[in-house]
Amino acid sequence: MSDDNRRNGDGSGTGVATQVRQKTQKPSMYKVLLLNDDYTPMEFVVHVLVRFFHKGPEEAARIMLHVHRHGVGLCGVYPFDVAESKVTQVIDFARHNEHPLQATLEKE
Ligand code: TYC
Repeated sequence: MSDDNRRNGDGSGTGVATQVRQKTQKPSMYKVLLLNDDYTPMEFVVHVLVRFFHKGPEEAARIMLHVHRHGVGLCGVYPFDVAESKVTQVIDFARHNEHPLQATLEKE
C-alpha cells in the first residue's frame, strides 16, 4: 500500500493523495535606480543613500558620483514592495527638501 493510502489510517486504502509540487517560486527582485539632475546638491544625494539604502559614506559618495557622471545608478535590489517603498520615500524626502531628485525601479 502507498504512504498516502496508509495515511488514511483505517486500512481501507482509500486515503487521498496529498503530495503536491515541492517547488516554491522565488519573488522577482527589483533594482532601485537614482537619476541625475542639475540641481540636487551632491551632499543631499549622499545623505539619501546613507539614510534609505544603508550605505557607508564612501560607497554613498561613489554611487552619487556614478549617477552624476553617467545619468543613472543602482542603489539596491529588493522585492517589489520594498523597492516601491524606497522610491516613494526618496521622492517624498527630496520634495520635502525642495530638490527635484528622482528615483525609479526596474525589474532585475
Ligand atoms: N548633478 C548634481 C549636481 O551637480 C548631483 C546629483 C548627483 C544629483 C546624483 C542627482 O542622483 C543625483 N549638483
